[in-house]
Amino acid sequence: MMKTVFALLASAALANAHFTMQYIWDNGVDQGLDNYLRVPPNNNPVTDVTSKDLTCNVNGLSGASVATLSIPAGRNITFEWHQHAQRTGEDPISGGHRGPVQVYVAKAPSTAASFDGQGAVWTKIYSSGLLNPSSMLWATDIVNSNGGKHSVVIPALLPAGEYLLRAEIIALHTSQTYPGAQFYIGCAQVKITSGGNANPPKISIPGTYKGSDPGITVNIYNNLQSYTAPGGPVWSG
Ligand SMILES: [Cu+2]
Repeated sequence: MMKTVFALLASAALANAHFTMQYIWDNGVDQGLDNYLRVPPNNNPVTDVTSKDLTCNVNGLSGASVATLSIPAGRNITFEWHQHAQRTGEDPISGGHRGPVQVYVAKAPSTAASFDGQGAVWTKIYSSGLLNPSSMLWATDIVNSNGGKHSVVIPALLPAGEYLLRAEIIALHTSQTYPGAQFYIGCAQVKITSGGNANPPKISIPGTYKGSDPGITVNIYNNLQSYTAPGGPVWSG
């Protein structure tokens, strides 16, 4: 009986251990708490893949009060996530949250601050998922052991202009049925000051993800041997 109560309490605690993107690093330089980020009102995940909250989290459709970071294409950008108010030393995104880590970019027609990210505008530039099926090692485990951080190189061929960078961590501990997968989303505003002239493939967020996608409705505790994240392949630039 005590064991059952403890197990229930433990799983409730896990379910509540949510997180948000709190920092962006530019070539290894910390840009400070919440700077250049569209900050959601709390650390709850998005679970409805048809919601506009899937784009840049709750209240994320504009960033009028958010500054835009200038970078050349080819830059190494790091995102840093935490459960609560910044770097408290606790498990950054909670070890119970297992799943893929992905990064997308979308070019704004004018400014990043006024861009709502709707329509087929998003290009996937990074995806990491199930790294070792036998030990159930996920990309999220690496983020946890790396202080909540993961990095991506902004493809050098992207045209100059203002962009949203969208990082996504999908937690799959309750994704056996839909809705269940938890989407943690952070968007940063950047201005790429020099770049190339590529026209990469693009998807819609929301739009492309479906509740029935095998990367969204999946039981990760049933000897899962491979995992395909939603949103298609990474554009290598
Ligand atoms: Cu959570």
